[in-house]
Amino acid sequence: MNRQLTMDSRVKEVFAHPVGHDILAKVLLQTGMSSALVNNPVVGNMKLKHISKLTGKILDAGFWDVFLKLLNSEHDVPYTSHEPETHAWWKEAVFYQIYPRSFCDSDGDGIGDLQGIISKLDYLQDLGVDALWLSPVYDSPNDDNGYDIRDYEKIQAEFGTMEDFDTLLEEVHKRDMKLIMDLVVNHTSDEHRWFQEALKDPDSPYRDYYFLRESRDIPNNWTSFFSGSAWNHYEGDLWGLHLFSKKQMDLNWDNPALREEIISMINRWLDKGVDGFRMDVINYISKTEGLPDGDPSVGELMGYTGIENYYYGPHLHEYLREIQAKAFTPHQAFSVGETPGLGMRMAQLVTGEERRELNAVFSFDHLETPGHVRFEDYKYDLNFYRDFILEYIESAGNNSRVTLFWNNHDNPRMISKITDNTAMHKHLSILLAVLQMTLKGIPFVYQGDEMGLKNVPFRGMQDISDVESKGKYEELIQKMSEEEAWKIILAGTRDHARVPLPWNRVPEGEEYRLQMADEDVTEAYRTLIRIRREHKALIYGDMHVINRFRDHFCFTREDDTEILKIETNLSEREVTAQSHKGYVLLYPSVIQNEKILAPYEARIWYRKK
Ligand code: TEU
Repeated sequence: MNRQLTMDSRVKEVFAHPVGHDILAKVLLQTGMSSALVNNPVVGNMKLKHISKLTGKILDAGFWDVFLKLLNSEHDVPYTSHEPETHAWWKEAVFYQIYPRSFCDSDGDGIGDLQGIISKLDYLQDLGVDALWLSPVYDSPNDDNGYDIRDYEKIQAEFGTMEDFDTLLEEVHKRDMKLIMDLVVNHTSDEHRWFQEALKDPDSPYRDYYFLRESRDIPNNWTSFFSGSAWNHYEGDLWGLHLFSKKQMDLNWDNPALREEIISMINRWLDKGVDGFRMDVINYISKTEGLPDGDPSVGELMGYTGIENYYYGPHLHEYLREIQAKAFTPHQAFSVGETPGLGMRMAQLVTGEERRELNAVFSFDHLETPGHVRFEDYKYDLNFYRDFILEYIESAGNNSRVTLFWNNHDNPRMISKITDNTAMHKHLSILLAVLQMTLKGIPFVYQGDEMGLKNVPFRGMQDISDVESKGKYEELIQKMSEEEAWKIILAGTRDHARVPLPWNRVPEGEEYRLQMADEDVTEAYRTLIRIRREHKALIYGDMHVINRFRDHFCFTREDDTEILKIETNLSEREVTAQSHKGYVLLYPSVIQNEKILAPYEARIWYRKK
């Protein structure tokens, strides 16, 4: 139980608090400062009131008020267990994320579909993946490519029919694979029946399914993730909250009737045999009562005004436990939450097995290096990833498990962020696969990773379809040239991960969107996934760091029967290889010289106990 923290509390006390740790770590990450600063004894012993004098304008009094309010709202301490780990299929599985729109188009309309996915199940089984995560396939007007759901229980017509879905699920299970779907319940499309009813009739019970406010003035200063205000203004001075696009209306999870509706819908999908869900921005579902204004300095720092009022809301744990108890646990289904903004200590408070909230989360703090953002053309340093993921794995202990992913449908391709030297991309892709399959966690391969796909040479905004990028571009050209704005969009647009995979045809003139698959990378993924399956030490074994020199990372995974030693070069220069007496070489990514690790080379050594 944490005592109330105040401006007289010391930095070390605050950093020991899960919310304090994660917020300070985020502030350091955003501002490009090392978290070692907080571990400095002089800094650690300083009182917040003195620190606040040093941070002046960046973190003003408003920030510290918000900061302490959030900390003092969380009285639980995360528990990191080192007891023997429980076993579960989802801890052993390699997941593969499918973005249906661009995965495989079976009928030549230029849009991926369910029959296309079915046609690639043998390919996926041969790759060795165990479970598929399907991005939304529900009926949607596609304002946010399906993350704006109009009917949770109808299949998007351009993807196929419910019969196609039933066939897909049956064929996945026939191959001893699992299928999890995307659960987008922080918001619905404004074309959803509930929202249409709510707009039409002020006395409709659906009006309280959303955040609809009758007021002369805009209800608060919150901004949307997709630029502009987070409020739509309807006739009759009615305002509707949307954290994302203007057509994605936030659901009011404080309404028990809404929660029951959503939980019943989840249960109907689980009753069909779906094996679990990835839960879209699930940490946003509880908002601060009264929807108060966001603090301007927090908004400035985080890029989104109002975020402190919903990214870790007052009833989040309660609602997650309700969904878990009424839907996931009775079906023994897997739940992985997408939780933007939650750091590793807060993640422990939603994924620790004893918490009965979620099995795992996607946290995004590893996707940009300190002081950088997605919409920025910079070079990602894998040494940062190594240090970040080691701390995260340590924090998760044996009662939680981190997710290991380089890419998803919301980010540019990681190999392009690390280097634009395309001659290095093959070995770099394989290095990322080695780390993903040997670190302690749950691997999520994003479609195309196994082909070594990189960013797309988009020619201009005419090639961009993502609602987020379009909104950002309009915002940017208010303050800079079109050329400068385009450079920023090109660096960070989600469209890089959403072009058709190479086995599709593309319309004439759009050949720039097609990339060549690298068969060597695919073979490497196939081999590494097999090695992970054959060596349980890579799943449940303990992890020990041998060394973490600059650019050189070596660690072991060990259980009662075997030790695997993974040695990697995180850079484009050569590094001296270690000797591994008593081990046999299980996997070389590229052997040129036994004593030297080539750029981005990875080796897996093996010793039976
Ligand atoms: O993403 C939420 C999320 O964290 C990212 O979209 C990020 O907020 C956004 O790119 C702005 O930086 C989930 C889905 O993965 C995404 O595709 C949806 O657009 C979004 O929620 C709304 O449903």
